[in-house]
Amino acid sequence: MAPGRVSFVNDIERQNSRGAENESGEVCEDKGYYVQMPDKIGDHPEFQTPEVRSLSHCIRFRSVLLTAICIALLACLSLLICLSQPGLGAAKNVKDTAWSKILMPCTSKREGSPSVADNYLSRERTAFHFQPERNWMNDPNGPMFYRGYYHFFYQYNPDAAVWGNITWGHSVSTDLIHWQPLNLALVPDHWYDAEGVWSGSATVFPDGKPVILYTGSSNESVQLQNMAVPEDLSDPLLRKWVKVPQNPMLVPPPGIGYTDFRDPTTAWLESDGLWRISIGAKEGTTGVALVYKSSDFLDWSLQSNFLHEVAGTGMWECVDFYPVSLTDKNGLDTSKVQVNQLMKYVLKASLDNNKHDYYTLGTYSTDFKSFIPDDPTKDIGLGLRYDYGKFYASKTFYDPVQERRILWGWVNESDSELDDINKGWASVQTIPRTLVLDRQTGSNLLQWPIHELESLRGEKVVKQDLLLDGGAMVTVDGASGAQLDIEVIFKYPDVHNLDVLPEQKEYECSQGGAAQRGVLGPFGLLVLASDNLVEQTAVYFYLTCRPNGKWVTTVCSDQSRSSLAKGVDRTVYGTAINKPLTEDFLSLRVIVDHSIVETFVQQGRACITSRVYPTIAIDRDAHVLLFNNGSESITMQTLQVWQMSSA
Ligand code: DQQ
Repeated sequence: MAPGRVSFVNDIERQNSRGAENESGEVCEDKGYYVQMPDKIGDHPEFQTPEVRSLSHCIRFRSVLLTAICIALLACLSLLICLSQPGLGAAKNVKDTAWSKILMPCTSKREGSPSVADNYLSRERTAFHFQPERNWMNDPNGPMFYRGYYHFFYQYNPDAAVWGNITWGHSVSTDLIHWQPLNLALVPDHWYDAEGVWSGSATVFPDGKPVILYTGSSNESVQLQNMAVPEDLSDPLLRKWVKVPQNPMLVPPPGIGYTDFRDPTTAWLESDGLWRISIGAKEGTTGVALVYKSSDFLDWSLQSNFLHEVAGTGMWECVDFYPVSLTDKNGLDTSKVQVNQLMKYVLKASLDNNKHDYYTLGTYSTDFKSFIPDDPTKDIGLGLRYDYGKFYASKTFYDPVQERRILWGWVNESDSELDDINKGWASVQTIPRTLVLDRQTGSNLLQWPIHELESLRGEKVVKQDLLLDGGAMVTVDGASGAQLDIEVIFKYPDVHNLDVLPEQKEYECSQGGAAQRGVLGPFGLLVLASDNLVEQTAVYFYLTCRPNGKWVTTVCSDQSRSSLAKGVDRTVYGTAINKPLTEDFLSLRVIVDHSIVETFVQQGRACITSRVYPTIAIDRDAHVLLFNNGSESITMQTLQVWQMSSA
C-alpha cells in the first residue's frame, strides 16, 4: 500500500505556530496542573451564602460529613489490608504469591495522589518501569541475586519528591519486572552517614553471603566508605541490614578532597587471593578510579596507582568495572574470570561535570592492576556512552542464574521540580538491560531489555513492506496507547543510486529535529502522538555523507514537541551510530511507558532514553505513526507493536 503524501513539515510548523491548539481550533489555555479544590467544605462558595444555615443545607452538610467518615473508614481498611501484605507487615512466603495482583490495590503504579487524579500529571507515572510508590529516587544501588530473589536497592528520599535525606530503598523480585517493596534497608543513623547513605554496591562472597559497601556522607559532610551485612542470612528477602562496628572502613586518602571520594564498586577477587574495589574520585580536574585491596574485606589498603584516570573529566561517580566475553553471549562474573579467558574489560564512570555515563573497552593489566583502554580517543568522557538521553549513575551486576550481566540506569525527570512535588514522585529506573560485547564491531557493547519484559506483551499489530515516499506519514492503526513495545526495521537505503545528492555535512539532531527535511531522513516513528500531532515524540534516522564518501547514520530522539506543558526539557537527543557496511537494515526498538521513551538502536548498539510529559497524547489518545520527512523514499520492512500490560 502506498502511503499518502502529506506536507509533514508544513503541518507541524503551522500547528506549532498556533500554539496549543486543539482539534476544534480552540487555543488551549494553561489552566495549571491542578483542578483547584476548596480546602475545606466551609470554603465552598455554596457554604458562604446566607442559605448556609437553612435546614436543607444542614442536611447536605451532614451527608457530606457522613460520606467523609465512610471514605475515611474505607481508607483505614485498605491501609490495614496493605499492611498485611508481605514486606509491609506480616512475613508471607512471597515466592508463592502473585505479588503484582495482590499488591495492586495498595501499590498501583498508575495511582497518582488523589488531588492530581484528573490532571495529566497523574498519567505520567510509569506502568512497568521500576519506581517507588512515592517520593524521590536516584541511583541504582547494590543489585544482586540471593536465595531465589533479585534484590534492588536505590537512593531514596522517604520524605519528599526532591533529593535529600538519602537512604537505601529496597525491593525484591523473582523476574526483575514485578517488584515487591520492602522496608528501607539503610538509613542515616550514625555519625559516619548522618548526612546520607549514598551510593554503593553489593558483593556476594564465594560462600553465598552478601555484603554491602556504601558511601556515608558524615555529620561533617566527609565522604567515608562503610559496610553493612544482613542481620539474618536465613531471610531470603534480607530485610534487615546491620552496619559493622569497624565503620568507617575508609576515609579520603591524601590528595583527595573530603567530598570527592565515593561510590565503591562491587568487589572482585583476583588470583592472588585479594579482594579489590574501586572508588571514584578526582585529583584537581582529573577524574580517577582508586583501587583498594584486602584479604579479609575489613582491612583495606590503597594501591599506589589508579585503576584509570582521564584528565579534564572531573569527579568520577559510580565507577563500574567488569569483564565481557569475546566469544559467547554469557555474562562474566568479575571474580571468576580465568587466566587467558578471551575477554575485554569495561570501565564505566558517571561524570559529575555533565551527568553522562561513559564507558570504554580495554584490557586489565594484572601486573600493574590498571586498566588500559583499547582506543585512547574513545576513553571515558571522550567516546561511548551507555545512553545518549536521560540516563545516569548506572550499575551492573552479574546474574548467576541466567549467567548474564545486567545494567540498571537512573532516569531522572525532565520536568520542573514543582511538577515533581505535585506528582509526589520523581525518577524511574530503565528497564534492566543485558550487556554483551558487540561481536560484529568488537568496539562497543550491545544493550537489550531483559527477555522477561516480553511477558508483559499483549495484543500485537504487524505491518510489512511499506514504501514511505518523501513526506509520508502513516498512522499505525490499532497501535494507539501509552504502554507499548515497538520493533521496526527499515531497509538501508540504496545510497549509491540516489535521485538527489546527499548532504555532505555533519548532522546534529538539534538542527530542527524531526521537522528538518533532508534527503535520506529524518525517517522513523512518532510515538505518543496526539490526533492533531501537536504532541509527538519522534525517534528517527538521518543519513549524511561526508566529503570523503563515508556515510554517517545518526539516530535522534526528538522531545521538542512531546508536550504542550510549560517548563519541560525539549532537547533533541542523538548520536551517530556505528553501522558496519554488511548490515543492510536500520532497526529501532522503542519502549513507551507513559512518560518514558526508551530506544534501542541497531539491536542495542546505541540507546537513547527520553522523558516526555504529554498532556493530550495520553493512553488511547496516544498514537503511533511511521514517517519519512526526507525527499528520498524509504522502505519499512517490518513493524511490530505490542500493547504492554502493567507490571
Ligand atoms: N548520587 C549519590 C552519590 C553519587 C551520586 C548521592 C550520583 O553517592 O555519587 O545520592 O548520582
